[in-house]
Amino acid sequence: MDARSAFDDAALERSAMDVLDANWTGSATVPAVGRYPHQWSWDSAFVAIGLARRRWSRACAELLHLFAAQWSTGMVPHIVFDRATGEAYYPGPSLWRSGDCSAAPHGVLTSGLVQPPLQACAVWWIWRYAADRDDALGFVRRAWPSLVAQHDYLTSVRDLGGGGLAAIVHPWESGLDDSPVWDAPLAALPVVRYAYALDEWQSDSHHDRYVWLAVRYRDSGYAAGYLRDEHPFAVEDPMFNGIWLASCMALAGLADVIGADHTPFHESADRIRRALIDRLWNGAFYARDLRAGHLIPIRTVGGFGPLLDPGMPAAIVTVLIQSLESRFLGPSGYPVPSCEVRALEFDRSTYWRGPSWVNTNWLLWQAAVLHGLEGLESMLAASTLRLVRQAGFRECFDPFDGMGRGCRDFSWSAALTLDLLAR
Ligand code: 2M8
Repeated sequence: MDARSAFDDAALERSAMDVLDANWTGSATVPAVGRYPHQWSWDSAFVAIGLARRRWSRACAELLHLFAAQWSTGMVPHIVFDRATGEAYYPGPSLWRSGDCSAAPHGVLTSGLVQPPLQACAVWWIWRYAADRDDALGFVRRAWPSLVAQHDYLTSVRDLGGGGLAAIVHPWESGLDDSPVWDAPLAALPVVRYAYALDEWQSDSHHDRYVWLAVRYRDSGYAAGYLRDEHPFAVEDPMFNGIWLASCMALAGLADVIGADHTPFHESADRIRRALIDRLWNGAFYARDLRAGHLIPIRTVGGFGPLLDPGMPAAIVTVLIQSLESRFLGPSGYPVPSCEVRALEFDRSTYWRGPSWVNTNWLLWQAAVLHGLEGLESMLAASTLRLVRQAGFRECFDPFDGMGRGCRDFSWSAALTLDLLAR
């Protein structure tokens, strides 16, 4: 590394830390001040990963704050509301009404949905980069019951298809909210009357249906039986399940750390891998619409989630990498967009329908490390860092010219930059 880039790296690192400090409320990190004024579940996992080497105690506090909002069912909610900002974000606590549900914790207001279960991986990061092994062991022991309960919830309540995968019951649960993959299952819902607060860059009529789905689930009392028998949106998503599999592997490693039995977590990972291949593989990984009973034939970045599995057969890894290179990466030198560039639904400027995101590129970078794909690894790291150097820690980026889109000073873009810089 030459003197100039070392200087640039130090400046980039400082500005990433500044963003994370500004977005820290004293108990958790908001994704972006203003637009996202609460704690989001997978955002916090990415933040903890980024902080693990630099603000170790704060990384622990971030996750413990999330786990304090876990429901007695084991469900880790996708939003933990900050009472100070309350209804500033829509839909806020008054839509979810978690306080009316006996499974929700007292004194904390949350949503009733989940997000990709990345937290065990984040705890593994915190263990791995701790300076003090006793403190690290204490933290892992403290986080362990929450992680196991989260895992048990997904296994027992969310295997709606009965094939070993967890189903998402709302597009927000994917983290890839308006991905074109959800268009068909959303279009199959009845016409709805709820209005959603739109803005100029997130203008999609599906938002009314998002709210309708959330209200239906809430009105069932967030009941498992309702999800199984009546809820009209149920999809097995390869990114969600790939992250779950990675977290099962992390849980197996953490079990060894605290002297627990790792066998059940390896068994879970094996079961998820088999189910991914049996249920979602057809030359690429596609989401399965459980209500319609078929795969949704759209290739998005979500289809690469199973690459997070170190045990994915080499033949499948090869096909996935060929698809990544031929359908997602172009000559622009920017990293992987959220949707296949040639797809009819691709839209370079709309949220999860085309733009490149730091978090999904970081996940793919992890996958490249896992599978020893050195060329891909260095390309993803360099092109993702190029985005934030050019446009700042934006929420997402135009995949052709790197222009920033969405919020500025976005937490996971800053946090994962720290992790990319450290390696
Ligand atoms: C976006 O999702 C929220 C709903 O959960 C929204 O659209 O308002 C997504 O990008 C999601 O992945 C992310 O966790 C959240 C907060 O950054 O924003």
